Order: sequence, then structure tokens, then C-alpha cells
Amino acid sequence: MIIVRVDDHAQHHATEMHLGQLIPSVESPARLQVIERAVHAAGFDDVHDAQCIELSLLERVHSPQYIEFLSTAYERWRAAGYAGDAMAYTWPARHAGQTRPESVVGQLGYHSFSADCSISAGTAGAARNAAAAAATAATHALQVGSAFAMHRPPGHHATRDQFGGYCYLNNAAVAAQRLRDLGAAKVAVLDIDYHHGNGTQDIFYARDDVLTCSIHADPANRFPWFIGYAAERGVGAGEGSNLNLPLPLGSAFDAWRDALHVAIAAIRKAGCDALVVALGVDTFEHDPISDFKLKTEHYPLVGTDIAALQLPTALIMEGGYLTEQLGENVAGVLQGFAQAHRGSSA
Ligand code: Q9C
Ligand code: ZN
Repeated sequence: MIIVRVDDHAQHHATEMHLGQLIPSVESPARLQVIERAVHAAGFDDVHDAQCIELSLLERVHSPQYIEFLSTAYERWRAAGYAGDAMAYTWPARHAGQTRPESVVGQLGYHSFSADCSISAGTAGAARNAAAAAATAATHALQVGSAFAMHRPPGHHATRDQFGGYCYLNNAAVAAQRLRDLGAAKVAVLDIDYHHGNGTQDIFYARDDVLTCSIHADPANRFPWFIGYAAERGVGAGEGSNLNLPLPLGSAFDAWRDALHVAIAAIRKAGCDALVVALGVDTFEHDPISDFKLKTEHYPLVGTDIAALQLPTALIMEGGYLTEQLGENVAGVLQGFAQAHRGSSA
């Protein structure tokens, strides 16, 4: 398995509105340091730098207006004389129109859906590097069988034109689009982060060339609250190409693994020829913001189960917030996967 690394991620450190208090985001630079250490310790030494990502690929996933907004928002915020990180405080009310305001403050509300993250000085660059790592991993996956994009910030909550949930550019969607562009006819995105992959669902909702599957905490009681329900199955040509598997709060590995097998069966049935795994390990029993009950010993089994699909696979880093065991859990998935995956002779 190829490991794709990034530069400059530590320049991104957002502010989070957490239940009435502004705190440094739990999606911290330290997360990636422990992941890097554990992945190397586990013996993965085929490490490649992320290659530059073309604007044309990003623009197949995100709106040009949003990409431009992300790369200039922090400077505009500071130039307007505001302190701290750029953060919204107003979102469109239910029957509001679709007008995009001119002010950066209004645009922050237009281009985000939650107050759990902000735009800091290094956010745009780090998000761009993460998307580049995802695209690079997708390319390697087609060439050698599998690759892991080892980056932050995560991406699966970012929609075509909104950030939120610690996500700015949808790295998994970028990987899926790259796989399509390189010739995969039908791509599956399997999202195993604790939270629903709302952004990925949204981006591909009307398309039949990307099957999106997400196993997550029931949105009736967890972020992202308004999306992620089982009845959401896609629209138009995309009808039947979205599979949501919400689970009760507190779910343990047995129930979680049953859902994984449902998703894997759906991917098999759809005849997908490449796979993107949105790899969050915030399903861990001691994760500070989640409540599933997966244990460290389960993560290699997760990797093994996914490898059984024997598809070219790009694994894309998403959430996981208990820095103490984060590295071990991520490396566990990769090890289980690598032992069971045939790779490719190409
Ligand atoms: N402070 C990912 O796992 N956070 N994002 C709400 C309120 C939402 C998690 C907590 C969780 C987003 C990639
Ligand atoms: Zn998550």
C-alpha cells in the first residue's frame, strides 16, 4: 500500500463552537502527527508526496465560486478588521432566497452549514493539500491496488459549496472523481466515519456513476442532524445510488459490522470497479465526541472485510479524535486491509 503524505497541515487550526463555548477544534494538528508515527511504526514505508491538484478536478466536485471564496476568505476577514478566525454567525432562514451576500461575513454563512469550524490563516492551503493527497492516492490505487491519503483536514462533510463539520474540500469525492476520470466506470464511496458523510452524499446525489454508502450515528440525535436518514436513496438518475445505514447511539462492533456487510454487499451488487473508503475512526469506544463502541482490536477486521471486495482502493483519512489511540486504530485498518488485499499486477 502506498502512503501519500502532505505538507503544511499544521497551519490549519480552526476554532470550534462547542455547546456554547469557543474552543480550539478537536480536529487538531496533533492528530496527524500520531497517525504518521503509527503508520510508519506499522512498517508502511512506501511514502509518496501528494502531487499538485488541478483546478479542473476540484471544479468537478466544488463550485468555482466556493473554491475562490475559500482561498480568499481569511484575508478578506482580516482586511475588514475582524479578529481571530473567519466564522459565520448567520445562515439562511427557512424561506430565505438564494442571494449570495457581498460581505465576507454574509458569504461565510452562505458557504457553511455549521459553527463547529472556522477558516484560519492556513486553512485554504491545508484543505487544498488534503484534496491533492486524495487525488494522488486515487491515481496510485489504480496503478498498484491501494493507497492511503494521510492528511487533514478531513472532507466528507464538505458539500459542493459549503464547509462544516471540520471539512472544507471533500477529499473522498475528489478521489472518487479522479477514479472516474481515469476510467473506472462505477465508483463506490464507503464512509465508515462515525458521522454521516453528508457532503459526499450531496455531491453525488443525482449521479449513477458513484454509489455512496455511509454507516453512521442516527442523525436524529447526532451531527449533521438534518441529513443521513435511511430514506435518502438518491434522486433522478442517482435514484438507488445512495445508501444510508444509520445506527443507534452506543452501537457496538457486532451491529456495526452487520451494517458494514450490508454496504459491502451493495457495492458488490452495483458492480463497482473502484472503491474510496472515507476512513474515520471516531467509532472508537473512547472517542471524545462519539459513542460507538469499537475497540482497537476491531480495526484490522474492518480492513480485512473491506479488502474482500478486491477493488482498487483509495483510503481517505476522515475523523477520529482520541489522539492517544488514533494512530494505532488507523494503522490497524491499513494492516488488516493490506494483508487481505491482492493489490494489482499493473
Ligand atoms: N462542537 C468529522 O468527523 N462537531 N467531523 C460538533 C460541536 C461535529 C466531525 C461538535 C462533528 C464533525 C470529519
Ligand atoms: Zn466523524
